[in-house]
Amino acid sequence: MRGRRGDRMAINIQEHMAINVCPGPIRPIRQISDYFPRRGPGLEGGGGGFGEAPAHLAPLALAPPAALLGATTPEEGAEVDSYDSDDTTALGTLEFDLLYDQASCTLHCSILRAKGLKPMDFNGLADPYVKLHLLPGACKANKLKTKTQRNTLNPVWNEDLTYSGITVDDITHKVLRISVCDEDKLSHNEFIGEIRVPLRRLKPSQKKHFNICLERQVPLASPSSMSAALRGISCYLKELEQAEQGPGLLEERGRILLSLSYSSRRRGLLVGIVRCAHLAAMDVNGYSDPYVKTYLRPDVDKKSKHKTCVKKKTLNPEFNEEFFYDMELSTLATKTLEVTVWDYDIGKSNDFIGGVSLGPGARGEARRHWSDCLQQPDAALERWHTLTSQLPPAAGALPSA
Ligand SMILES: [Ca+2]
Ligand SMILES: [Ca+2]
Ligand SMILES: [Ca+2]
Repeated sequence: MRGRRGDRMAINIQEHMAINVCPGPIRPIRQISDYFPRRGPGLEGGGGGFGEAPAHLAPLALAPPAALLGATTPEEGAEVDSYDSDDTTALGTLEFDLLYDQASCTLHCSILRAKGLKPMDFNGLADPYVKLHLLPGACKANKLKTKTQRNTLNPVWNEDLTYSGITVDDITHKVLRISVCDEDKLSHNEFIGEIRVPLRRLKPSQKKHFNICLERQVPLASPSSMSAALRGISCYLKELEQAEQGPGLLEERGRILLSLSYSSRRRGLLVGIVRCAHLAAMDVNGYSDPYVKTYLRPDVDKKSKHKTCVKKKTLNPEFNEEFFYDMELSTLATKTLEVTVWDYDIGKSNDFIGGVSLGPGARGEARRHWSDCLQQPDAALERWHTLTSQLPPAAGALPSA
């Protein structure tokens, strides 16, 4: 007993820090804050709440995100989320509606108002605006923003922000991050607070109303003033964020709406490039000049390339262009349609934005769309696909016919 005590006393301050501030226990805290949106990120330790939390906090309880997504939250089933009485109220509360329309693959976010925001400016007020992100995903590619309301701590926005191309798959695993910031003309805008809503809490075509407290942000960035220990945590959290995206998942670069139809009369595949949404910005002006290229792989006679026209300075281009591939259905079944989106640049090589491959070697929606098209000749099937920073290795994976 005494010996042990002696050992403990011998621990120097660095070791003490390593034990108590080591990244290990932080790991699950961040995940919990994702799924217990009314709680603070747990950095102050004073916001104690749910009884089951400590179980999740077991050191290095590295539950895969899927397991946590499957867990029930205390709020589940409640149609209206209301105020919480803990200290996070100091940041203010945000009222908003979310509605997922499955038929049109759109997520409608109505940002209504905030109350009692934390003062951010010298005049004791703030100039708040709301930013939306879908996580995980490229920040730039899926950021939406309200207008700024000036000199108020109780702003009313009543603005509808809409995400296009949101599939049922997205709803099951994505998290909507809603952050409130203070606009500053002369310096950087400042973060006030945020709320994270796992989209699986939404029921299709049912508007859900939220009125909840803003939370502090998990410090992902590491300012130079941070101690070495905190920098360690920050790196660890970044790693965690990557882990949350799943080892096999690639960075998202936007969405594309494609239409496929095999014409039994013309004996060929009609590919429709309808439009893209939330593309990643590849130019310094915050936009891209997108165009779409398609190939049918394996491309034996090098004739399968098609290109749309370029749409200038937009992240949500509408193309409505169609390409025809003259081919027997049986041959087509062995092929992969490669769709890539590019940013046209003058005077230098164009930037790759993102791509998707549809075919027998693809996965998920890309595979389903392809096989449904082959199985239902003459039906025009229009579906959204996620563009990623790298093409899935489907192209050319199968032996050519
Ligand atoms: Ca301000
Ligand atoms: Ca560019
Ligand atoms: Ca460009």
